[in-house]
Amino acid sequence: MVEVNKAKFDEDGYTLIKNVLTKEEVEELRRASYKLIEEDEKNGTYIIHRFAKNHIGCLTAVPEFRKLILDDRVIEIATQLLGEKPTFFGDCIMEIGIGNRGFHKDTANRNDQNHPDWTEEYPVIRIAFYLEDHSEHSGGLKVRVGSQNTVKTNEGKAVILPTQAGDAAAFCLRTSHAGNAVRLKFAPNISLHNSLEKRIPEFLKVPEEKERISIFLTYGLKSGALDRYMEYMFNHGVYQKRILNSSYSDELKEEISSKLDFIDITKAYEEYNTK
Ligand SMILES: O=C(O)CCC(=O)C(=O)O
Repeated sequence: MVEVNKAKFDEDGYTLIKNVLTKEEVEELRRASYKLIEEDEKNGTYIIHRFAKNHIGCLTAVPEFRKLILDDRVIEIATQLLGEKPTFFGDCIMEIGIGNRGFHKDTANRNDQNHPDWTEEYPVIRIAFYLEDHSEHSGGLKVRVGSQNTVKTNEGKAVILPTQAGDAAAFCLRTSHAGNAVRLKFAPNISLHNSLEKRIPEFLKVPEEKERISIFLTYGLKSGALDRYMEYMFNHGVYQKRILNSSYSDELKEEISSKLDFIDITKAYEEYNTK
């Protein structure tokens, strides 16, 4: 049974859950990630995201990732944070390498405080797994504490989450967050501005422990927020590619639906385009 502090999550906009996966499970996912990207290189099913390779297509097609998405511990975290059986709608990402930096939101609307994304409940969360240490190394996730209620991305104390391989970091899509944190050798816990992070010379940085592999799984509750987020996906070039490179056999749909509420995003996208 995983311990999740929902009250703290609601207050801070994020939470770190320790030791969700075992060492062996982390290693299995690392191997599966390299294998998947190797196949992607042959098939062209990836995008380059700054210096990272980012798989295009729903990860449920790959057994090791399907196992993670449908894992009881992961579903338990999502259920506790959302308060009900989570909906999975195919938004899941695996990336190898250093991606973008800079605080941002993941919501459909990111700048209008009066928009329903900011005035209504927002039951859509991401659960992130970093398959290496970031408690003492660069490359991890930064969040701004309590930033889930403002469109501003410069409000709230910036902290670098001390994730270790096997931990899960969960955040509301409204929470300001940034990837690829740079830890300074002489002040490893100070969060630097993104423009500065890019200019820090290598000798001043704490290096990464090993090549960064990150996995982001999105779960939500059926809501206006989720509808708007899916509409945002339908109109976003990269998400369009992801959707078009996803497919759900009847067997897969059944397997996902045995654990989660499921929206087949490929169908929803088709319907959206024929409206
Ligand atoms: O790359 C990361 O660590 C953060 C990912 C991110 O910014 C996102 O999921 O929107």
